[in-house]
Amino acid sequence: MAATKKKVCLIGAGPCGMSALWNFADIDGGNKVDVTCYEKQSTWGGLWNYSWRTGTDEYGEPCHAGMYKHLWSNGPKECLEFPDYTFEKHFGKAIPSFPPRPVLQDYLEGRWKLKEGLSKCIKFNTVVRHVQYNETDDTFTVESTNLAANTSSTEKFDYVIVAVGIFNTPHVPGFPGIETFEGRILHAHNFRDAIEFKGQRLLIIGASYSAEDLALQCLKYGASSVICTWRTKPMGFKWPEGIEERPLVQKFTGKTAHFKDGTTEEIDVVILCTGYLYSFPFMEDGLRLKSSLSLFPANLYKGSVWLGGGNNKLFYMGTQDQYYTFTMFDVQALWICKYILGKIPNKPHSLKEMKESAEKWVKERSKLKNCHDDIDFQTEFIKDLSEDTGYSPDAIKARELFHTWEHSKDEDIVTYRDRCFSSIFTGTESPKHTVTWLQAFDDSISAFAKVAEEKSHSKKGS
Ligand code: NA7
Repeated sequence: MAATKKKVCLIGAGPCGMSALWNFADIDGGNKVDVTCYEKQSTWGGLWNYSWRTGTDEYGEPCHAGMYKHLWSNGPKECLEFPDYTFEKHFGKAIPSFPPRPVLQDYLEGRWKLKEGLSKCIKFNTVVRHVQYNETDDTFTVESTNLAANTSSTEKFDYVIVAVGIFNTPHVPGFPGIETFEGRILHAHNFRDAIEFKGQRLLIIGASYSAEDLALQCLKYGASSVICTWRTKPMGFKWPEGIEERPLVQKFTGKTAHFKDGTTEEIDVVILCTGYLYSFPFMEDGLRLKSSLSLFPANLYKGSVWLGGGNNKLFYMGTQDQYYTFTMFDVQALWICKYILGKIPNKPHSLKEMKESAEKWVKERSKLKNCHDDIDFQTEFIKDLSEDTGYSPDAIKARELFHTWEHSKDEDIVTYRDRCFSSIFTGTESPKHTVTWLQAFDDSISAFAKVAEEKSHSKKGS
């Protein structure tokens, strides 16, 4: 008699969820599990889907993705390339190292489309409302709503994998006088098109990746000036003319921002680049991961198995702050799939051992001092999961690329995207774009791929 298939609920069909589907399909021909994937959006891709909408969507649900037009990768694509599906394979040629959003989205979709029927188990336009663990029969009850049909349903599962991402719920702190500020105020999550800030004087609050990228992008598209204001420490890059950093804004009066160093400035727009809150409102209290942004949130064995309840059958994916992205999700997905199928060797025998392991990682994380330590730490995390699963050991060779990338940003924050890296897997050095990032205003796949085409023709001819 055939063994009953394990019933798995997967929440989210972004890069994390799709990696889970990909790996489940790979192991044992996908015959051992019965996966249902719930996806709130109408298509796969998670935050890589661009939408003009902000606030709430057509169903009144909070807009999930904070994707903006003109986003280009801020890290080399060679650091996120899948070992089994290179960019060269997807595009049929080498392309530059820092692609715009549509190129990355196309690459992801290219891999997903390779496996026929990968999307068959995805219930699109369906939002999970509640997940609860039942001790009596060691199952989870999952309540969901099909937004398009306006119908609700309840199903039982043996396992739950939460893969909804960590950059969907904006953190919006207040500042004295901001309620009377005589200009526009928005969070980075609602930023869509830099062109709307042409000629404007911007104040960006925050000193991390969103602040850095929106400052540069708004200047590129014609903002008249940008002040970035920091709380703990400035980003410290050699900024081009038009961008500067100042200590934290203390208050607003009219259109004037008052800074901690006593200076003041008139501004038109405030963009809060103040990060995101971890948000899993659909999880019952004991199952809900609560953390601030972290390279290793607490209570997760191998960064994945929830240790606070659910009998080690609840998993969180992609809740680590990210240097590695697609490959980290992929190895984590492989690890979770293998764990569910009982294929992880040397599994700890007790919850105590799992907790000790998780605590060790959290302790190591607390010692990290800078981005280079962070990169090494995340590399070790991926190495650990790779050793357990047999995932390509080459993926962590991205470590060196990450270090080089960080140095190149320090050298020149405006031109770091014009650099070329070599693929870890094919060895091919990426071609140079014919224009610099600062001069590139066409983000389409055709423009980006054409550039690579022209380049390879001229190479042949020379
Ligand atoms: P991050 O990386 O979480 O950064 C948030 C920034 O906002 C950080 O510099 C914080 O300063 C700052 N912040 C937060 N609250 C405040 C208040 N109240 N006042 C002033 N400044 C504040 O978010 P991002 O959106 O930049 O990046 C998200 C992810 O995208 C990132 O992790 C990468 O994986 C890519 P702090 O340093 O804490 O003083």
